[in-house]
Amino acid sequence: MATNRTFTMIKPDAVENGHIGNILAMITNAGFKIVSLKLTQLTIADAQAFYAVHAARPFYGELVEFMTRGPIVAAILEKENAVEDFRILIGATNPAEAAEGTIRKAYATSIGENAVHGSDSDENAGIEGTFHFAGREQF
Ligand code: DAT
Ligand code: MG
Repeated sequence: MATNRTFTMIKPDAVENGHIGNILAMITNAGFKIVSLKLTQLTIADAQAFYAVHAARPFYGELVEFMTRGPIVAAILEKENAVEDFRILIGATNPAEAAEGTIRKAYATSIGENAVHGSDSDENAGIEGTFHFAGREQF
């Protein structure tokens, strides 16, 4: 996986609330190229595996329930400095702390239901992209 890629999900809350188009526009307007994209839904096993690093946290059960309650959009994005720049674009985990102009400031409703995911390292971007997309889907 190239180091200029990151992985994102538009989470069930933002899909339910009709924000797919606006969030994709914020992403592409910020200079990210979409290299993989799909509407899908996580199974409980998928969500448990994707968030395994948080398994011991008190919110893990709630997180798995939330992430499986409806469709998500999964995407791989490309841009110079993709991981770090995308974390800036999405804003703080808690929308109450998210900066103006960020996706979470605009569309997240709570710390648990915060509209979007963004990988936290190049290594995890590769792992997460491959979790969701076959090699032939990573353009
Ligand atoms: P981020 O999504 O900003 O990388 P994270 O990796 O720390 O944040 O946590 C993953 C997700 O878990 C986060 O997007 C929402 C949920 N979460 C984190 N902290 C939480 C908390 N204190 N209460 C409820 N949900 C939380
Ligand atoms: Mg994280």
